Amino acid sequence: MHRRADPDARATRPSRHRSRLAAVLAGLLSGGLTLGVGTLLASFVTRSADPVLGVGQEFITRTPEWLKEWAIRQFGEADKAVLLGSLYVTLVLLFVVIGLVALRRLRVGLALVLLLGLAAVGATVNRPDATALSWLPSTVGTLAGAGALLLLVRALHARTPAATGPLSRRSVLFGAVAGAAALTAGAGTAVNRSNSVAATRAGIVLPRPSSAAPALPAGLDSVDAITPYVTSAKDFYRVDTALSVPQVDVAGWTLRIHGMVDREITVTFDDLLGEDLVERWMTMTCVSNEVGGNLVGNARWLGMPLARLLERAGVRPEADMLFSRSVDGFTISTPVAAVTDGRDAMIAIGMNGEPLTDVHGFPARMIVPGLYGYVSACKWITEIEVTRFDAQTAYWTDRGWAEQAPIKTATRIDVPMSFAMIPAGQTVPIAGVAWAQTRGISRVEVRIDDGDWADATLVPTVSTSTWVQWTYAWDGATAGSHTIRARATDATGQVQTEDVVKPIPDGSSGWPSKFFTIT
Ligand SMILES: Nc1nc2c(c(=O)[nH]1)N[C@H]1C(S)=C(S)[C@@H](COP(=O)(O)O)O[C@H]1N2
Ligand SMILES: [Mo]
Repeated sequence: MHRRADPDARATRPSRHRSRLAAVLAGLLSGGLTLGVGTLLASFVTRSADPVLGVGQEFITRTPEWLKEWAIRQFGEADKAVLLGSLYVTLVLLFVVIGLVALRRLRVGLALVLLLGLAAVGATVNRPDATALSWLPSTVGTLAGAGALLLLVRALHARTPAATGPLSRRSVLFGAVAGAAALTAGAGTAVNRSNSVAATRAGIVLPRPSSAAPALPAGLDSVDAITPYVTSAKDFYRVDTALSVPQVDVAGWTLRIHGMVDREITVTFDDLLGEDLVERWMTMTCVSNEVGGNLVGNARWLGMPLARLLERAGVRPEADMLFSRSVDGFTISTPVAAVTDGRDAMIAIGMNGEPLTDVHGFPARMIVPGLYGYVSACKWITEIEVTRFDAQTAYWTDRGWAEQAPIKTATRIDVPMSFAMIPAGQTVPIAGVAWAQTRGISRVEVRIDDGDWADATLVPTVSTSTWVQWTYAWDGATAGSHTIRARATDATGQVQTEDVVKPIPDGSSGWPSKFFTIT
């Protein structure tokens, strides 16, 4: 090219610039249409058939453990929003490039769109909850996007007559694709919203339990800023692998118990409502909880005793594992013994007097006190296969976490806050919670700096499967910086270990500490 020699070079530059901008727009619009059509069709097929959700969900499944840990540490419960955000940013960049490439070499641009589409189809059909039609949304979306790119880029190359009225064929075409993208995306979002469980959930009346939870004792929540004894559903920690919260149609929902049983049984939600239900206070903990972390919560759970369900199915003596599966394909393995030894394991349908919220497993989930959530608390549960540990492995076990994971004795200091500045000359309240589900807590001790361990006061709790609140009043605090530590002892007499270990593979340990200053 001899641009310099071209006398028209200066004159054509702005229009070349304009057509590049138009090509970027063409790329973005074709991307928008791909996703819009994909979302709309997926709203009728299944949520995981959405190209973006499918790819994101596949990404979560395949992410190496170190990256996942890092993301959770960096972004906490916002990790999913961050993943989706990064996916969208990546897609925008890709479609900008696709538009620019297509302007020069249309075929290469189209090939790139098809390649992306192929990846999306691959991801969506690979989801464990894929249906026979999961390939459809990404396929049709991609074809629509490729078609749009073809039309738009051709229109860019077409020589338009000098005067074509206020609206050129080109702008009509761009407008039409933009409209179609917006319309399909909007319609898809609307259908997804109408699939939400909110309305059904609001109409559910939970039965009274035939065995009620004990009333709460006096003296709870008496220290300012201590963790409330009861965690509301809204404040309850959330840990799961679901990029979009499953919206389970309760009318079509069943829980099937099969495998090494005398007779396979299937229960509907109405069946559960008609059973003798029990209500129990139970504290749940995530294995990923760091020392001092907040992945722990206490709620009143209403449900059917799991032991009774298993009795009906008749668990064969050689079975030692319950392999639970959720609607989204996630799996959990639980020892049979932990469910049949008399503890309050249940299929829960209620939390704090209300149906489960969608994030916490609506319409039903498993709760087994004493086991970390990933080996017990299957949300959106649809299936329990009675099997053996030597025959099956669950999602997190396949990713390096322990097969057996009883909850370790732990305590957390809530008060004072880290780096608090406390005026001298007053009693310093120290308080927190401690848990050792199914064993119970018999003692919590506090140590100030290098002093002796001193007993904290335990506030009465309702069961060995719940946490306890503890308080300690430090009189005569001296000015300066201080570190306090705490340790719990469970009711079997085991003192919480000082050994600091990370959550992987079977839960963190170590004494929590707080650093603060008396001024
Ligand atoms: N279907 C499904 N159930 C699941 C999980 C999940 O990812 N998917 N995560 C488990 C883990 S690791 C924990 S700690 C608990 C958390 O339950 P919550 O979100 O109601 O607090 O759910 C368990 N049940
Ligand atoms: Mo967890």
